[in-house]
Amino acid sequence: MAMLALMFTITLVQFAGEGRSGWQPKSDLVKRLSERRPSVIYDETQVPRYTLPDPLVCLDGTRVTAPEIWREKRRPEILELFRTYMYGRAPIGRPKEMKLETFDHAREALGGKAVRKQVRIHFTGKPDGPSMDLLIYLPQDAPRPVPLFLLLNFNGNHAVCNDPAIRIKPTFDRRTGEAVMPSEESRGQDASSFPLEKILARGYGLATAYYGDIAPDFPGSFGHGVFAAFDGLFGEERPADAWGAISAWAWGLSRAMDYIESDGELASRRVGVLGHSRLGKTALWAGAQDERFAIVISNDSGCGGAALSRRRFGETVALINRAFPHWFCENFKRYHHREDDLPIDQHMLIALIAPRPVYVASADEDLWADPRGEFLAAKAAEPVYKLLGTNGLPADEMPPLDTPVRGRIGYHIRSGGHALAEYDWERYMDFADLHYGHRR
Ligand code: GTR
Repeated sequence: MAMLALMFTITLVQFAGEGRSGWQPKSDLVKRLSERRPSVIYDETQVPRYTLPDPLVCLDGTRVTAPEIWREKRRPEILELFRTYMYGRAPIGRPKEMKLETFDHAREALGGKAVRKQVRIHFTGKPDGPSMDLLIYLPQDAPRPVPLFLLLNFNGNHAVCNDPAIRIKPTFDRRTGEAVMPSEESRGQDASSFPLEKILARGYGLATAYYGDIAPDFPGSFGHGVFAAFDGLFGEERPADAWGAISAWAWGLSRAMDYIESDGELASRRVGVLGHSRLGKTALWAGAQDERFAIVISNDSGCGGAALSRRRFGETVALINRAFPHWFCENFKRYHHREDDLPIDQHMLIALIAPRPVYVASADEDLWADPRGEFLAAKAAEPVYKLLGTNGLPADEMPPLDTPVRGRIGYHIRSGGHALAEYDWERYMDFADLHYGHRR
């Protein structure tokens, strides 16, 4: 009898671990995508067997049995592994010469609903060096200091909101790297991904910057932006673990945090760092390294973000490095079709955020980003959260569509495709309310 009970438990665990339970992708979508790209895994039955590295076993084989061992030994070790093998090492923290220039402070923005600030962060302190414009909106009537969501945007600050006062700067073509001056008509073109009025109405502020201000996103990126300004610190040659673009963008988020800490109107201890897709990978890496971020949110971040590399479902290490050779460090290119040899997987990235709240979100039709791989990574980070005395992700299998699960780790899979949607924002604000103890 005891034997039978044991077998039953093991089978259940394996079933959940194999990932065939809970949410299922639409079969016609799986069929269509598989036909379009037969070499890509879109069918769960084709996922190879894999074993994840244990986040609670150190490289020397010792087990992490106490929070201090996690903090002092295993967490620094895992950070170092991600720096060495995947994202690459940023050469500097806050540069000594960095300067903050507030060039706009409007107390009556958006028809009196908001306070707007624009701050230029001169990374090298030199006016002709790389700089990032941080655009901030705060609710007029919320108590100070104001909790914030901080995120990078894809197309320039002016695209976030149709506010003629937002300073327009050149953006970079993602194929050629060519700088282009955006048109007046493109103001507010991405507003659907930034439901500003709703955010303000719930008592949160929004801070955003254009990721290209940090480094342009194209295969020739090295040599531009912060790479041009700081790569000299490495010496003559770029090492195989030098920062890739995701690391550079994450570094930029930390510089935004430097500003936030200097502004008394902003609640620097209640900043949720968030990002969509490649910028979701960026938000996770920023939040993993910089513990000033109170909450970390990944929206459809997929491969190189929240999704487990070992599953090879949808986008893989080889595919991402070929399409975006500048995102990760050179060392990561040694793991094409060899994911099992990596000393890390993405559950360990999420675990680095512990015990701070983290939220992973997927979308039903976004199979390229491997929703199940994202859920399983969030779940596999749980032992670290529990070791640190919190709960983890209170779900043993993927929840149905549009049904958020909220513990110290949160998760949802939304109906629809790859996007940062209003539904996602609402869940992130619910999650922040819960963890900050805000009453609604
Ligand atoms: C895709 C890429 C993904 C994801 C996405 C995005 O082309 O394969 O990893 O980052 O771009 O950022 O929109």
